[in-house]
Amino acid sequence: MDHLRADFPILERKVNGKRLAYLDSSATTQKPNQVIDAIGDYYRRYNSNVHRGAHTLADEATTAYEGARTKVAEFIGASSSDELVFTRGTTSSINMIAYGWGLNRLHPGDRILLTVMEHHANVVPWQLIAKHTGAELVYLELTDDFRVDLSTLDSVVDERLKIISVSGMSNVTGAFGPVAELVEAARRVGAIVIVDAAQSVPHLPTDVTAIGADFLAFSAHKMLGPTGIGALWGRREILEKMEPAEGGGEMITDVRLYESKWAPIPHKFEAGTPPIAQAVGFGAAVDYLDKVGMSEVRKHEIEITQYALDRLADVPDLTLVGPTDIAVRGGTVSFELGDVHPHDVATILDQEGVAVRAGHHCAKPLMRYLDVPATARASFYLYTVKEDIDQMVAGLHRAREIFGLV
Ligand code: C6P
Repeated sequence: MDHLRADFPILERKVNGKRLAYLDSSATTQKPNQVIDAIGDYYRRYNSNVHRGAHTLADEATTAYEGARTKVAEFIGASSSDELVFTRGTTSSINMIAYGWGLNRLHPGDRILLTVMEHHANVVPWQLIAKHTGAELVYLELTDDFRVDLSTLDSVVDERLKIISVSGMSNVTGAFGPVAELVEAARRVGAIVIVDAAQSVPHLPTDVTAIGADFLAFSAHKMLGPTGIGALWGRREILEKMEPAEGGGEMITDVRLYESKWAPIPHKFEAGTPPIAQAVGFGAAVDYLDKVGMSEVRKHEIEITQYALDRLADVPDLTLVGPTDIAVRGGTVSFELGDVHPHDVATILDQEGVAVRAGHHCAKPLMRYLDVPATARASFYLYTVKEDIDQMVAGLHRAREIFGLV
């Protein structure tokens, strides 16, 4: 994979006079020239609004926008591009389900099942919907090795359970969510299953048909694409029943003074001018990943993550916050370094050219559950090389010296 780095111009820059070791891909990934150029090309050659104009540029923009939809749908194994809604990202995808489906169907006493490792994007919308509808939130906890504990699952699977929403991969611990088990449980009682795939679609081969869930939410910017766009895949029969959470132009077939008729899916969920340049960039990102092959991406991340876990295991005072078994985790590695505050760790690493994230990672319930105030987090992607890990480990030894751990 090393040869791919030449496609990412930002990786050539220096930070604080040092080679950049970008280890914050779970926050957002870097973008290859192919994506940057596709966006530039759109603005330079065929910038126009979509689905409206009767002119050549509008046709070209519409073809590119809908072409991107087809590419993203195929990338996740959807049987039709109609099932792929463009959104602003994972957060807006989950809110779309919460307000479009949850708000209109949940009643007092109904239950929404989450896990304690969810990102705020998969917690807060459900809290809001629970408040509106009188539904109740129920959580699965974790085992000692940071996996979702399924031992209490049967006790919450009954006719009250209407929605299960689970992360495909934790953005803190790197642990995969038990999606298959939860889909099986949901089927027993007719609940729907949502996968917050923000951290899984970018890193694992994905086939929505095989997964068997009802919705999958993800963001382009975590998979080489631009910010401002993501996707919601939904099962056709559910999308057809779901109410739009936003109204406006583009999403209707008719509007009268007191009522309107919705456009067919997916357009009824895309009110207003969509993120066209971003869709073009998203399509280019998917082309790039398709060319590399998602099995190769996963293979590379297994190798890099195992290398990182091995090297970090040799750093005294370092505690890993996540599973050690590579089979059940991805390339997002959280840790604590003695009692040095993770923000201080990140600041020292930054001085060494190493970009990591520190904090609660928008997963405060998980931090409270694990009883850690914050972690430092290194996260990898297809352009991560062992040299990046070595640079981080050298920086961690420097942090130990500065904070008197040696
Ligand atoms: N996690 C991180 O540094 P948006 O912001 O809508 O593109 O994605 C939200 C989101 C939802 N679920 C999971 C599991 C995520 O990791 C994220 C985004 C980033 O971990 C930014 S907080």
